[in-house]
Amino acid sequence: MRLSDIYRGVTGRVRAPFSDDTTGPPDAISTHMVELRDGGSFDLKAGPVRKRLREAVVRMLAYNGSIPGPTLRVSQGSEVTIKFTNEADLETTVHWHGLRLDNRYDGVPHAHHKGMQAPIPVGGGFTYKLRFPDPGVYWYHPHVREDYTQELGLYGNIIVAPSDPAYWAPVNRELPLVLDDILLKGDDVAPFSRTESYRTAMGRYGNVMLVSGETEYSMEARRDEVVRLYLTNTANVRPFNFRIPGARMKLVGGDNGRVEREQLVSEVLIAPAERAVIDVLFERAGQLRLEHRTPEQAYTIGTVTVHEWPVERSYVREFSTLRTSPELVAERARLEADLERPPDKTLALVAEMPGMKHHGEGHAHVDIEWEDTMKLHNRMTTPSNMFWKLVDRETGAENQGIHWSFGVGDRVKVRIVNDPHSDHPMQHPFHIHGERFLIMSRDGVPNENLVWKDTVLIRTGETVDLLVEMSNPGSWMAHCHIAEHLEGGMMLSFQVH
Ligand SMILES: [Cu+2]
Repeated sequence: MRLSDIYRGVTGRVRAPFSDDTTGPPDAISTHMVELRDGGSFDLKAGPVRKRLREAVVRMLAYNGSIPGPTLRVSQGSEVTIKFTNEADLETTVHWHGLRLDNRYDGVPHAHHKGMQAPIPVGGGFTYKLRFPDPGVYWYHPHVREDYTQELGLYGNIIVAPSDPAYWAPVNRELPLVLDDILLKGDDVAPFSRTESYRTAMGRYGNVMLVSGETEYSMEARRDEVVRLYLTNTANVRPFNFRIPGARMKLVGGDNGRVEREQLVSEVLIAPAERAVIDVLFERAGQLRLEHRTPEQAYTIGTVTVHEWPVERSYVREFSTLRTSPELVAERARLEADLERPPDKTLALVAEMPGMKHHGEGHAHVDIEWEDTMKLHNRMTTPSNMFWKLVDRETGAENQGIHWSFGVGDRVKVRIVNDPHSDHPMQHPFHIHGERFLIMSRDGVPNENLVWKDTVLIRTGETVDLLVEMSNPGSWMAHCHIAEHLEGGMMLSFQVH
């Protein structure tokens, strides 16, 4: 097959686009923090908003009118009810990313997955009951056409405050920051089709960076203040390498709670759907930049004004103490036996792009694609001409053909191999629903700093061993969190009985 055959019929014009009308919807409001008590209830609504992005005024989608949606703050061990209504322009669900919740509230539509909720029609609603067994930072987003809805602003954070008051070191203040990008074309959001996703090859990289929904995000701090940042990457595909030159950063947590060993860092890599918790010490007054730095360039994604007037109570001493997490030290001891044994499951990540054999060879030594390096070709790829596959190396089963089965209490060693010889290899952030896991090793090198995870970045050519703790019964999915790869079917299912 020739390229021209593949692209025949794919024109620059998008058929059946979603509305881009900005005259109807209300202006986006700023994000609120909502405290929910055990047994509490909250109304959440998805709908269109009008939002300014630099010079452009565009139609976007928002939860409760803000991008990001409301930050829900809850206590570990509590349960809350979320009454959701859908006033967006397509059917949807809400997935509560990273929570070990009841299977039926996971928000995976049964079009994708047997036994789950039906997609919520426009004008419909659904009541979710959530529980929060683990402290840390989580997020919520749709599980239908994420390539469109997440790009347009449907995401929000959940912060779970730990039961143990000494779980985290004390800080002056906590602040969630959501890292994202959006693709604009002129003064409009680059179009989507209602019937299929585009950019299946590399995903939709944006050309405008957003921090908590803003193109010019700014925050303030005082000298000697320690601020805990809860970072979440909600981009469709772009990995962020976050840093604040001139401030000191300490990595204290990841997806599902604190790290085994706190460590001072100069930057932190966060793939789509991953989270990082960092404590930041602002020692000197002045203007600082929030940066996303790739090997090629540095993007300024926001600013910090640090005021000369120091904080009354400084946590500099606590910041300088590098703490260890006893529960993860215990997990490390248990992992010894698992490191040596062969994997229970081996999964290969494979790209098939008929007519573009070995396009990836030019990228042989790039382990992370930081930008869309093949814009024209990428734009024309769809799930009908570009195929992303999860392949079970044991059975040969692919994607939805994979149905694993485990028991509660199983500790399953999953090896994931990102095949560098497929047609367009690239990194994949792999997400497992309903359970948590530890990264045991990368390319055979044991992980020196454990943290519970629900999403792991697997670089091109890399082999990663996970130890998945099957603690939560149900029928779950696991998939690549690049929105366009998921739309292309890069998912599997597993049962935990
Ligand atoms: Cu992927």
